[in-house]
Amino acid sequence: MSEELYKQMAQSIIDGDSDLSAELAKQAVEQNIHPLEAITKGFVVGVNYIGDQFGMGEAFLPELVMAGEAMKAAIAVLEPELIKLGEARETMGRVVLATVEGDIHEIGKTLVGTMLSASGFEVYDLGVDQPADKIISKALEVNAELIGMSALLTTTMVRQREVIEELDKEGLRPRIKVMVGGAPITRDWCQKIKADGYSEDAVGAVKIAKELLGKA
Ligand code: B1M
Repeated sequence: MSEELYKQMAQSIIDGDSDLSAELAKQAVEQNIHPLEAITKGFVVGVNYIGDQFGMGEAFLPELVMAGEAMKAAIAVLEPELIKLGEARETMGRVVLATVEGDIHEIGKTLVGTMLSASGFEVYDLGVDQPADKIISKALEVNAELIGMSALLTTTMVRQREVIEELDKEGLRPRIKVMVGGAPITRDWCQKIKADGYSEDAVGAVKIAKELLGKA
């Protein structure tokens, strides 16, 4: 039953049909399907497919844009459900989250933010295309214990290193920890740029954030 729904979800993203993706997300809620399962087993399958097609030159920018919009429409329905499911009530810590400068991919970063909020973190999501100075000044303003940076492009992942170098230069580490993620980010990259933690998905990001802040 849910397998069929997952297939329709993936297809709605491939077709860039935001009305349908939102409708299918509502059906998942009505059927008590865990919102994260709907995202990972349904919608993400579609967006990955379009991404691969785009990478191979079989799909083009408008399709990528429409797939992104359809993803956002589905996640907008599921986000409040994820928050509702959050069990933690203790404040876990303050996190400043951003997609790095030059990069406008927001879906994964927003999902990480939602999961962190649902798990009791106080999340300051700066959005996309955020330069190092904005990220650092926000972290100082809100007295954040953790900065989370997302990068989806091989050309922008280097920006994560810039923020870390700037934090080091200003003597702000280890007071402020750094977690990195995004499709091209690997454990090797995390070690190379001396980030404190890395996760390949949103659930893992919560685990790493808790570990880094001593709340695991
Ligand atoms: Co873009 N794009 N895109 N795109 N896009 C990719 C990333 C690409 C891999 C597609 C491809 O070619 N196969 C490719 C990058 C290639 C590379 O760098 N090697 C690419 C390209 C080339 C581009 C443009 C340059 C295209 C162009 O203009 N010619 C352009 C760049 C614009 C820019 O940023 N300056 C561009 C634009 C776009 C859209 C705007 C159309 C759209 C984004 C819409 C939006 O966000 N509002 C888009 C999309 C949708 C994609 C793909 C298809 C899907 C990304 C996504 O949302 N995934 C993507 C292909 C792919 O990744 N399969 C692609 C779903 C999301 C839930 O996963 O973001 O990976 P993800 O997040 C995961 C994990 O990575 C992790 O947890 C999340 C949840 O599990 N995670 C973290 C993420 N951040 C984390 C942070 C953490 C921890 C974990 O700690 C802080």
